[in-house]
Amino acid sequence: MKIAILGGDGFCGWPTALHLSEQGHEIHIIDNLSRRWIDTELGVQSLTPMDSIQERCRIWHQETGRSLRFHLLDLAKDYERLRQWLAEERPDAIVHFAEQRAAPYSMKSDRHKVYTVNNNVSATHNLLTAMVETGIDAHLVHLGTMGVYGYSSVGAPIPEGYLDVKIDTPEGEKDQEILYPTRPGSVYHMTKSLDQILFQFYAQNDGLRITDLHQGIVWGTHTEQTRRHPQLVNRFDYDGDYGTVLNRFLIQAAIGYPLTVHGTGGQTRAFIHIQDTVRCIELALGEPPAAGDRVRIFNQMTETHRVRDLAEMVAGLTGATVAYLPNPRKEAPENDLIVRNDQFLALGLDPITLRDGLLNEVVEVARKFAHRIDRSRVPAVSAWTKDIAGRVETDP
Ligand code: NAD
Ligand code: USQ
Repeated sequence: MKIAILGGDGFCGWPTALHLSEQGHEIHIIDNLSRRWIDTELGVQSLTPMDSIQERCRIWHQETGRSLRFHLLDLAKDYERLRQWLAEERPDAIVHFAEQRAAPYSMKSDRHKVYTVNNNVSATHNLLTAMVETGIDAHLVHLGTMGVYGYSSVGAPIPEGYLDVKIDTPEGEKDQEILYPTRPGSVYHMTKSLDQILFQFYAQNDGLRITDLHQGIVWGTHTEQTRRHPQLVNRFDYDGDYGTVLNRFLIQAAIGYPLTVHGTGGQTRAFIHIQDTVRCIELALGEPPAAGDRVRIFNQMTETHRVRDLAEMVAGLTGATVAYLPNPRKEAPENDLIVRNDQFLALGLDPITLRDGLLNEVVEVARKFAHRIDRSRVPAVSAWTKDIAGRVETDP
């Protein structure tokens, strides 16, 4: 297949591009490199040294003989170029990673809220309308988030996107299927909730074939392909805005920084290893919905963990200490989480779990590049409200 990877320079997009290229697909990476600019804005860098996207593509070609084509394009701002590109290249499938994905960054200031909404909602809507306008019949696979469901405890497993409800009508009780109600916990997560409505409309109105992957928190660094050459290494965010919780704990352990648990650490979240992310995308691409079908929604996660249990696990593995800090976020201090992921398991996903020993591998990566860590960028300082901002500790 000819596959466009939108956001293919990012943490999930790069290893996905390599994985699908290795399988023989023709890969086109589209990215505006905004994530690299945000590193500059925040004064941080990936833990792992990242070459330019052009250099990464050159090394992949050198190592495998396979080509990756890179196109510098802003999905949110260059609508005409996007439409023209789709009309000319007519990809068979499009994998859409190209959004501002950090919840803390989206809550940093009013400007960051505005940027996140404008970027994410426009990118997704521009893509959908350009697909309709050009008449291409590509299968769109979007990376959504588990966070659209919210993390309040409902005591029942979260289904894969849809909920069966009973509605009272004058003719009696009727069954109806609805999108699972969203309860986003940040402006970023809110944009993913808005994406869901855009997808529902374009699938129903124009017959677009869409799969939305509600992904949990991704951990790890390497996939089979990124290990093949030091310059193919994946990015690894550790700072207070972009670093996700488990990867942050691992680098904190590597530099002797107390593990930064927010609040009681009673927050339960869904997780998936980066190797399983790329495998899930491959599986989803192999199961396109038919035109006229509802949006297909998968829960893309493999296990759930409580934040404080993760901290204790990392402390046990490395000897790190744990710091319980005032929470900069507005979120439930404790929640249970039971998630259905039957669809990927039925398609043959064999999940990698924290128990598989890969944690050690990430600790090794963290230790290897520990000299690149700026300790002053470790604290999470983006507060969800002005009240909370006054209570956030910056150094445990
Ligand atoms: P990332 O920030 O590393 O990568 C996103 C890429 O998209 C970047 O290279 C960025 O430059 C590009 N991009 C952003 N806006 C763009 C635009 N307007 N035009 C063109 N390119 C643009 O993020 P990631 O961790 O790889 O996440 C990818 C997707 O997966 C996101 O949509 C995110 O919401 C979702 N997701 C990520 C995680 C996670 O833990 N990393 C978990 C669940 C879901
Ligand atoms: N947390 C800590 N200490 C830290 C960092 C985070 O206790 O140092 C806590 C947070 O308060 C939160 C939980 O860990 O309760 C998860 O935070 P996170 O930053 O790892 O994850 P989140 O903000 O939810 O966002 C990440 C990705 C996002 C994706 C989402 C999937 O950045 O793109 O959509 O995970 S999910 O969480 O399932 O919605």
